[in-house]
Amino acid sequence: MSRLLHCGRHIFDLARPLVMGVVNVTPDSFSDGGRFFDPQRARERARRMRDDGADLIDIGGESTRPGATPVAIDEELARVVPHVEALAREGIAVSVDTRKPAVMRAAIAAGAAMINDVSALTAPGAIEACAGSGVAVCLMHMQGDPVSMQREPVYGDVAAEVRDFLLRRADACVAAGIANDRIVLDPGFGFGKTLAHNLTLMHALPALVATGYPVMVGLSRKSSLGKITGRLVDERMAGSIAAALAAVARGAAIVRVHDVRETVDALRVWQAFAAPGSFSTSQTEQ
Ligand code: 7PJ
Repeated sequence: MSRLLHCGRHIFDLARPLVMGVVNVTPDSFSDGGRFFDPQRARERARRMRDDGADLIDIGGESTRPGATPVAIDEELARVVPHVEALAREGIAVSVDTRKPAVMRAAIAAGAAMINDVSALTAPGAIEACAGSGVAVCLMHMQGDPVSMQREPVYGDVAAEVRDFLLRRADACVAAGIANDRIVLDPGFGFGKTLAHNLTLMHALPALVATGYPVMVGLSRKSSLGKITGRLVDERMAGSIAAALAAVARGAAIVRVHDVRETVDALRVWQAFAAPGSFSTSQTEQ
């Protein structure tokens, strides 16, 4: 029997990897910097991602790139909530990337299916904002905060520290009444991690998967891929797809990506060949 992930009124079967499409509604995101700040364009992009096979759409109103400026609550609410309302009404499973309990509450009221928090619901009141609603929560590990996190991050054993932290956060969520089948863990690639840390975390991903919680991986367009390939941020699609496949091969349940159509194609082909019985040839043989 395969596992299920409950996200509000959406239920996902985790037998196949899920794809989360990223839509930043910020003027200063590093990867799609300002391009979808215009409300109409952001919504069109979300719908296109849905049509291209995204299972979830992640909306973020505060950039968490290294050194990004913090956003006031009212500004973040104004950026995010109208999109959540509009897209949820169309039946799209909307995830909201936020660290603020006030934004979480408003997003949940507007129909969000998941709260994706790069600080793992550590803000006072964040767990309470999510418990008692039906949303899923993605708990991500970060060392430090977005302003300072890339200044010489240090770990004893990065994989063990990330795993222990995430399990403690999951325990806190469960204690507050958030069901196990609504919790996702994310090692937080690039959040207070060097390339060496990120490589170690990918190698150790099966140990995180072994916790039993679905694991999300976000490497799309990140600087580690730039360091490996020598490519600028808008030239990292092939690297991003390779990273998504590497993550799924190690048991990741969800990949968070900017290039949905290409990632969905890659995952379908990879899965058809990796597990030949999983793909029916009867309709499509030519
Ligand atoms: C991540 C995220 C990630 C989760 C960002 C970017 C930077 N949320 N939000 N995991 N990254 N769960 O989009 O590259 O890796 S913001």
